[in-house]
Amino acid sequence: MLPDEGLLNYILDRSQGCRHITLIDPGKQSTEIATRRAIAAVEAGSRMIFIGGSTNTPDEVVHATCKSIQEAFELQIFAASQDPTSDEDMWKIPVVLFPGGAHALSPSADGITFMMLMNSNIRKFLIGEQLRGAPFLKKFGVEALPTGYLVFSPGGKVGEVGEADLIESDQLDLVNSYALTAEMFGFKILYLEAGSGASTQVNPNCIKSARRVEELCLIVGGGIRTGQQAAKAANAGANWIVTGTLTEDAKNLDEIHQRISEVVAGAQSSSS
Ligand code: 1GP
Repeated sequence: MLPDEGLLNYILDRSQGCRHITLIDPGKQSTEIATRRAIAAVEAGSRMIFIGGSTNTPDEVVHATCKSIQEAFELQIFAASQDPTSDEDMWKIPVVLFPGGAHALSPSADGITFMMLMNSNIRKFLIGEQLRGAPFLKKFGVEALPTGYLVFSPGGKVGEVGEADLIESDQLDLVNSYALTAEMFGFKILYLEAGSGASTQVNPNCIKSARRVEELCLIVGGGIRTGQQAAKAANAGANWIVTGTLTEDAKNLDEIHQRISEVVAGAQSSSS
């Protein structure tokens, strides 16, 4: 659901401190379970849902998941509007595509991280997939969020598939140069990625180095599972923290709620 202030303003707003995104890979569970997970995530404090991940999920599955989550949030808004003790705005949570390529699109999404994998060695992820996807996004009216995407070591699947020149934790000047380049290209967002399920999160010094470019909105993800890790990223300057695996491998919705609450608390504990 689109927030009242519009998608990009909502994302760039810093007045709420560091916020949390739950990433749902539509290829990894049924639409119904994905929807229940999205609801649990918002109840636990997530403020955005990303839909994406796997490289081989068909369009129909991505679309069905987006649509079902949007409908569920609409229902929650309706229910809250009937109950004076509930807050309708809590459910105005954007559902944003986080695509692996031009194949994973849906007209039901509020927006898309329109990304350049800046440290990829292949044209496909620098401009090729974007070129294929742009006409569809235009037709669907899905808002493109100009985003630079940087993959750090260990990088996982995305580093491999994207043929990224992985950034190491001591390459601080390089990170700063990428951040400056992102800003000069007009990107509003820079996503610092360690890879899904990574054994180590993006090094806080790298986040600080990107943070020196003050205007960029920094999204940080990969390997974050605890409140402490989230606090580390937030204190280094992350504006948003993404988690995916911790939702996927939770035993049930209660566990999802508890895990996300802890990460949200960690992110929010930051003073920056
Ligand atoms: C992957 O950054 C995200 O693109 C989330 O990573 O699955 O490790 O939480 P995790």
